Amino acid sequence: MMKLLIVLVVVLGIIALAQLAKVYEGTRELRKNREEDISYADNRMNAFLLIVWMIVFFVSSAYLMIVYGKTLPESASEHGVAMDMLMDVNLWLITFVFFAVNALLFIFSAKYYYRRDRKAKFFPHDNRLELIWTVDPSVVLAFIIIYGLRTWNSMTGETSAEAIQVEVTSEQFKWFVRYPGADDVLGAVNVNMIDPGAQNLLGIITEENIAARLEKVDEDIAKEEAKIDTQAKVDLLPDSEVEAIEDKIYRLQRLKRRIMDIKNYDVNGISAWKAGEDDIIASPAELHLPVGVEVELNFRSKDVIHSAYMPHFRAQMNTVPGVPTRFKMTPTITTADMRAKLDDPNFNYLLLCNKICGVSHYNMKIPIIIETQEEYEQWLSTQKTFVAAEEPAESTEDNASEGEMEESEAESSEDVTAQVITNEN
Ligand SMILES: [Cu+2]
Repeated sequence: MMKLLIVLVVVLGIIALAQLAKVYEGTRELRKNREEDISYADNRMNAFLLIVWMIVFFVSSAYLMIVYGKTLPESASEHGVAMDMLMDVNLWLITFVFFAVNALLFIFSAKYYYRRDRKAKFFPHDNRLELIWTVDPSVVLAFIIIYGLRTWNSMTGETSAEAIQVEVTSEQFKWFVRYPGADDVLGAVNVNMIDPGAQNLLGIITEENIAARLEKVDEDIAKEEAKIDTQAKVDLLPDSEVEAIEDKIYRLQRLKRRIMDIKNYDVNGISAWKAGEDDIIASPAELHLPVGVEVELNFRSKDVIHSAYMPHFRAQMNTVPGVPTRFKMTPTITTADMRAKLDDPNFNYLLLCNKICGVSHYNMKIPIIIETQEEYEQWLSTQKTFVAAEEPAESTEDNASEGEMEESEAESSEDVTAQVITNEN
């Protein structure tokens, strides 16, 4: 009922407006005024309103810039300071151009409104003016581009040899953080090694993983083949079903060949496949970094394009399936110091997805914890190595008490380091 009333009011309103327009047309015809004849009073009123609108426009723009211009606390990374400077310089330039151009636009339109006693000067060309408005923007643009490129290069350039390597992998809708472990080398990965059912969620290549993966694929192939291994079974199934099973077997065999290829690819001995054995996947998923130390962040994605956004460090990088991306940074303020600065004991730096990647995109975020070197090492020592995390049952069986287990784990990771070093030498 209410809706009907609203529709009725709208329809009647439109009819009323149309009637009013008709009356206006009629009176003008009576007064012998043509449509294009606009009175002096009308023109002057419009010129005045232009200036009023310009002032409202400028004041509200300035208000928005002041109130919403700064939403982030000071940069917590070294390059972030340069990044903020770059943004500020650009913003000041844009602000200046914005106010200057709009002021000219409004003021000239208002000043030179039509008057019968005033004639426009015919002014078709001026070389000096052309030169000024071509060269000026070119110089400013060249400055912006070169300045921007230099800042970008400083963020994405070569990392120093001491830099910590960390890998961040995205998947709908979570992040994995991988540390290289004792050998400081991130293990090689391959997409065909990703086993969704088992623990190798990142497809890390190790001798054991290749064997386990081949075994699993062989099992799957056998399972499918068993479905159609006698004529009687085939006869019972519809043709489309048989075709689907054959297709699945074909794809599994192709996957098997690809995994075999990874094995063959290892031409330099087994050292490359050893590097992954001591890798650590942070659990719970958190990005821990020591303050004041350069870190190289390597990004991968398992499904769609995501974007690793770390606003407090002024850093963002797309994570693209099949295309590794990276950048470097040096955190400068610990989480504890930032909490004190902001007077907020619950503050946390965040790594969040900044690419609309699906339904739970909004929830794809993990905390970043910047801590002292000691705190970082302490945390790292509580994390299990990739192999240990993968086979928790075995470790418990092998060791009588928890204390002993920790000891033997420490030993085994040292062993791996020793092996890797020997292999590299
Ligand atoms: Cu995402």
